[in-house]
Amino acid sequence: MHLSPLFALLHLGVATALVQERAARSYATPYSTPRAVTMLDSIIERQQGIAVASSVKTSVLENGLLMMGISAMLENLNLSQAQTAKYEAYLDVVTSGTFPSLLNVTADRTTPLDEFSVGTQLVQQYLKSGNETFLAPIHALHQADLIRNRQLDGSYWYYVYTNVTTQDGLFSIPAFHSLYAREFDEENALAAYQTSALQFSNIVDRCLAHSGSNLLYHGYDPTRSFRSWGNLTARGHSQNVWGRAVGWTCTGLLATLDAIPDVPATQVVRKELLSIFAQLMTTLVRTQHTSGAWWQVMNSPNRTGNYLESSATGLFAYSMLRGTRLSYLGTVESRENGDAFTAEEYRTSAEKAYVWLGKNAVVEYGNGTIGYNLTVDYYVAQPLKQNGLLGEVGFMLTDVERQIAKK
Ligand SMILES: *[C@@H]1O[C@H](CO)[C@@H](O)[C@H](O)[C@H]1NC(C)=O
Ligand SMILES: *[C@@H]1O[C@H](CO)[C@@H](O)[C@H](O)[C@H]1NC(C)=O
Ligand SMILES: *[C@@H]1O[C@H](CO)[C@@H](O)[C@H](O)[C@H]1NC(C)=O
Ligand SMILES: *[C@@H]1O[C@H](CO)[C@@H](O)[C@H](O)[C@H]1NC(C)=O
Ligand SMILES: *[C@@H]1O[C@H](CO)[C@@H](O)[C@H](O)[C@H]1NC(C)=O
Ligand SMILES: *[C@@H]1O[C@H](CO)[C@@H](O)[C@H](O)[C@H]1NC(C)=O
Ligand SMILES: *[C@@H]1O[C@H](CO)[C@@H](O)[C@H](O)[C@H]1NC(C)=O
Ligand SMILES: CC(=O)N[C@H]1CO[C@H](CO)[C@@H](O)[C@@H]1O
Repeated sequence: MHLSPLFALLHLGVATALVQERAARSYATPYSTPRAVTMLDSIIERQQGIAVASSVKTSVLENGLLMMGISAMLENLNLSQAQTAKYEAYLDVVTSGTFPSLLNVTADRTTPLDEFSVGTQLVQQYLKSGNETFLAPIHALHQADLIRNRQLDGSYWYYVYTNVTTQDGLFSIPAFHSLYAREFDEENALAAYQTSALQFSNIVDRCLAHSGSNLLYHGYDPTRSFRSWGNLTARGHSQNVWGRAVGWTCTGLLATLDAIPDVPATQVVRKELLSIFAQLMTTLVRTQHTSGAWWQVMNSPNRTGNYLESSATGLFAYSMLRGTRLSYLGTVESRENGDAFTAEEYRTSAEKAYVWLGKNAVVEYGNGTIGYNLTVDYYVAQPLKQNGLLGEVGFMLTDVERQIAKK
């Protein structure tokens, strides 16, 4: 995905609209086995997330997300011993297939920031198991973090494009940067939390649409010289709001808040992150299509070629449910942070998204396994990628949150 998102959106125009849908509806679940369990069993059956050659960095982001999804299942669902053993074993296979490609600091310096999402999972697995095998890739990623290219304003470049920062990296680098400091570099931890928050606030300063929608444009180049994005605006931001990139910002905010302890010294940083989160989630409720999904190019609903996109829809629904569960949304405090909705309204929005995914993205194979159409051929014809992990795990995480809410 690394090149395509930047270039796929080049020729798309700009328009703004809000689609508001707050009607309260409730849906019964007809499945006795949680869909998250069926999805993970299907992913395992397809052997997804297993590197072909562990020296090759492929699908690092997919694997980071899958590791997070399996861990969320193990932590939060009531699983049998056999299921637990199966999922732990698969997590180990995915993990041990992914980290060898991250041991080379020179290579880690110039690949997309996605690799740090694996780093966060490795730190968490190390904390749980004490398995010292994970220390080498963790420290290699930290060394790479120290020498990665950054803007003068402190934002990391996402990849090798000079001065280009996009939301894609927000899922990965701020959480790793904070978690590493918390566990291995206590002295510099507060500074690290501030640097992490800066990644989000820079994006808001540069990319927030002032035209009413409050959406976040894909990314920015303060020097305004990244030709692929066409003529950049005065703030240097791109002209399109890309759904999945916004999804990385939502999930990245949650992961970063997980990494930053809730103690008096961190209150300013946490409040900044919580405010960005509450305002962004408010915007998402307002921009949800009546069907329950969100548009691929969020600032141009209905434009020819645009379509309702399932992976962003999964990431948004998960973020709403988890944010509500952790009291980041729908509370008196979140209202002070700019939140406009109640917990119930977030749950309703997320449930509509989940139902839409069930009808439009999840594929029944009729043999006990399920698949996933990453891109739905809804508005106009789009290339379909079968069984993409980004969509599958977003759906899985959403269902894990629904199962927790039922307990
Ligand atoms: C999109 O198209 C639908 C159906 O034609 C219409 O009801 C809706 O108002 C349009 N939305 C925007 C934002 O143009
Ligand atoms: C967990 O699963 C076991 C075995 O299926 C069942 O007996 C138990 O009631 C479940 N607990 C919860 C909290 O759902
Ligand atoms: C530590 O992790 C590695 C890589 O996942 C695994 O192969 C090894 O079995 C683990 N060691 C222990 C003692 O669990
Ligand atoms: C590490 O990566 C760099 C850059 O990709 C490469 O030139 C170098 O050969 C690699 N080193 C090893 C030991 O693989
Ligand atoms: C950029 O601006 C120039 C000069 O105003 C204009 O000719 C050109 O069409 C613009 N390019 C895009 C992609 O908007
Ligand atoms: C998924 O894609 C296949 C093949 O393109 C298509 O036949 C099927 O209808 C799609 N399923 C859903 C649920 O959209
Ligand atoms: C289930 O069906 C899918 C789609 O036809 C197929 O790819 C998969 O191998 C089947 N799995 C089993 C366990 O039969
Ligand atoms: C604003 C900014 O970060 N500008 C940088 C763009 O990249 C060049 C080349 O690395 C730097 O010299 C600038 O400082």
